[in-house]
Amino acid sequence: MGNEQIKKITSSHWGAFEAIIENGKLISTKPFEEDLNPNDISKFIPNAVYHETRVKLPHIRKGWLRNKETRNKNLRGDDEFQEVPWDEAIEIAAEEISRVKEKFGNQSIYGGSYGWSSAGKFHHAQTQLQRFLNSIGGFVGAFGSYSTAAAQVIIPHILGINFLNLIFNFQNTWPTIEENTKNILMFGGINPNNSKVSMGGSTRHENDLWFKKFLNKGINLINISPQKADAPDGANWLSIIPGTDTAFMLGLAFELETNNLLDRAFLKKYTVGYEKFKMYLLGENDSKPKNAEWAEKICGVSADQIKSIARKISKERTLITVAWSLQRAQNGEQPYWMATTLAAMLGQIGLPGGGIGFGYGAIGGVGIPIKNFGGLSLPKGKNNVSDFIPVARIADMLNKPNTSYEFNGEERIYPDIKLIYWCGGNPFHHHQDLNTLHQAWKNPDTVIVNEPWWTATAQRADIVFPSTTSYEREDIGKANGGDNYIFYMPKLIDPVGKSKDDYQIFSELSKKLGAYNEFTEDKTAGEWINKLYNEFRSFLNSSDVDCPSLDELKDKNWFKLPTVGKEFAAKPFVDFRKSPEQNKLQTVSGKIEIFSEKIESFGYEECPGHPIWVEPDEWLGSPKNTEYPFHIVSPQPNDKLHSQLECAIADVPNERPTPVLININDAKKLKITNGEIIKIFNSRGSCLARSLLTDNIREKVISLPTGAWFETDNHGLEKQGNPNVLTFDKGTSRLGQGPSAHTSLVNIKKID
Ligand SMILES: Nc1nc2c(c(=O)[nH]1)N[C@H]1C(S)=C(S)[C@@H](COP(=O)(O)OP(=O)(O)OC[C@H]3O[C@@H](n4cnc5c(=O)[nH]c(N)nc54)[C@H](O)[C@@H]3O)O[C@H]1N2
Ligand SMILES: Nc1nc2c(c(=O)[nH]1)N[C@H]1C(S)=C(S)[C@@H](COP(=O)(O)OP(=O)(O)OC[C@H]3O[C@@H](n4cnc5c(=O)[nH]c(N)nc54)[C@H](O)[C@@H]3O)O[C@H]1N2
Ligand SMILES: [Mo]
Repeated sequence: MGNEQIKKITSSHWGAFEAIIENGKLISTKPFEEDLNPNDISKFIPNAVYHETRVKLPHIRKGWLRNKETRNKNLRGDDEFQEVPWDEAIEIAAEEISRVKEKFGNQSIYGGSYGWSSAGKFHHAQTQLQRFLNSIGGFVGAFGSYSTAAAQVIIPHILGINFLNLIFNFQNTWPTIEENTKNILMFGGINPNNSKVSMGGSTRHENDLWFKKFLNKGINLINISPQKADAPDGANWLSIIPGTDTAFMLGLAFELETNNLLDRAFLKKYTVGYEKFKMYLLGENDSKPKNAEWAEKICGVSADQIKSIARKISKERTLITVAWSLQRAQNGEQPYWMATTLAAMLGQIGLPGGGIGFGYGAIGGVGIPIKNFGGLSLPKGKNNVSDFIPVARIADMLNKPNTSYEFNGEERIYPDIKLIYWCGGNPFHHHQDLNTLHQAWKNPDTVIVNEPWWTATAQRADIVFPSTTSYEREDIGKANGGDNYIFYMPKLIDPVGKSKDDYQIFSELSKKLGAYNEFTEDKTAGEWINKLYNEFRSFLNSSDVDCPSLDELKDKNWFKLPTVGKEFAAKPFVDFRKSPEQNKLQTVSGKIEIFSEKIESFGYEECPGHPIWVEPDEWLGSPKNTEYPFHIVSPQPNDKLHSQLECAIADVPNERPTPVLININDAKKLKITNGEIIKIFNSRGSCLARSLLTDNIREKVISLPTGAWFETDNHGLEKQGNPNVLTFDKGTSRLGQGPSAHTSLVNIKKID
């Protein structure tokens, strides 16, 4: 055989790329020609795909196999595995699923299976799993995402709109902002690194260009964040104490109110409950006026700065933006509610370039003026189990079956889970307080995981099925929003080891469980892809949008939908502004709810009827601060997506343990120099990290990105630098029950 080289375009969550294949082997990648600002995450793919940490055959945990009665559950995560041929492994897994189903019912199977898996619509791992579980009677699912759980609950109450629909379809777009906005007040910044990725793909990466335009136009960018790099260069950085943005916003609101710098007519016509909120703001009931001096003591930004920002934003078109990170913290509902209240006080909601927006830097696509076409998804079927948990309450669920908890006005009972099936996510990457999860994870009888790699989650399974990666099968790629490229994702290489597509694994399991027809509808993967694509194409054609046939698409592997929807996108708010009676918001009152009777009726003191400042359990002003003097923020990793491709990155010298940003002055006091391996710890756990000194982070705050594979030594010390051994695992509040990762205090020390 000669030296055969093939080049093919394909897609990933972090963007499209050209894959170079030699003699059937993926050897390198190159940026996609239409990408304006390509990142180099894909360069790790070849090493990751053939890495020794690939799962190559089905594996079953020895202790689980040996003792059918107890399943040696306590050994889960510390046991050895045995390779098992495919037929046998499928047989054993099907038998176990069947046993659990018959003995305990489908309500004892957890299939929430949170996680990003890979780009590619048909092979979307979680959809595959959930369709399979539905075909055999259903499963306990999960509500919300680790990204935006608290926002998904609070936003419908106060703005009457689904949060994900809001961010992609109904916020001010970059062109509208460029044209109209004078100030962008960015809580948590608009992070240039985070917009590298988007679920399903992010093709052009144009945010940097927009910010250049904004700076050229002289738009005033204010970054309120513990880290300078949370916003593009050129923004003014106001360093804030993490977890205290609501206090800062209240300080602004107080200034607006007491200097009559607010739009009272707007409040009257378009909102409810301002008067009740105002009593709190002015301190009429608690004798604590929430003025700039009050705010300064909490948030660490000077009262003078707060006052001067209040003046500035009241006089000019201002867009208030809030990063998702602010709601990934205890009481994370409050900054979202308070920022909305502040925007209402400015009276610019529904005006071009004004009002409020969420997550502009969180992922690629937000702000891009592209109409979102749905479609191309494999139907999940019907789930006959109605029970679910808020996604981040998994450790509580496993630890406290049959006990009650509150969520968004409901009293609910945690299900008693006997079998967990995970496909396309890494809970031992994404969940908080991993040492607690590690113990809780031992409670179910059985854990089954489909995974291409031996992640910490695969290592904590009883049955591991090796999945192919998206490079080992064909698919269609399309982003969830803000992107107008469609990709044919060709099969680049043969499956590594004896791995199989998730679809094939579930087809085989469904056959054993008597649900083959229901799951497969008698179609191969290729037939499904044809069907989904042709349906999508007919839908586009019926909307007068040209779309190539699948065969035509396969010629160059991508095409571009026309850019539809260039108009100012905040439509529901524009219409509402025109006529609040005719175009009511879908809230209880039909207006923006600064006071919510409904939320008030839930009786949660941490989340009453209007936004308030609530002290988190852990922050730099709390009593725990004496023992744990540093606040750790654990943002997304800049050089990759979550824990994906980690095996290849960890092989790069000096990459692990993960670098942690420490303020230079703090480091000096502790005699920590640049590049030193240090220990970070609190009562929940400890990990190693590599010091990276900077003055771009607020003193007493450290930043350790997520994404290292969780790996502990015999003493429980995590060695790779995974912040989730340290993070706080409590719901944001009883309202949202979202993850509170950013609410965590730690100490750090030099090690010998
Ligand atoms: N401390 C802290 N923790 C956080 C956050 C934080 O800000 N701070 N952020 C949270 C957020 S917002 C998120 S979204 C989560 C992300 O958490 P996850 O989405 O769970 O993280 P990933 O690493 O993307 O996990 C995807 C897994 O799917 C596997 N996979 C890829 N393709 C396939 C496939 O085709 N089939 C199968 N079966 N598997 C596949 C990958 O190998 C990987 O192990 O993390 C959360 N955790
Ligand atoms: N390169 C890359 N990009 C990604 C991802 C990835 O893995 N890699 N993951 C994607 C996913 S799934 C999501 S959900 C988004 C998440 O997007 P975000 O939630 O916006 O991002 P984070 O990285 O968690 O946090 C951004 C910054 O918020 C700041 N911050 C933390 N707490 C506070 C606070 O209390 N107040 C203020 N003002 N600032 C605070 C921190 O300094 C942190 O750097 O990112 C997406 N983008
Ligand atoms: Mo996320």
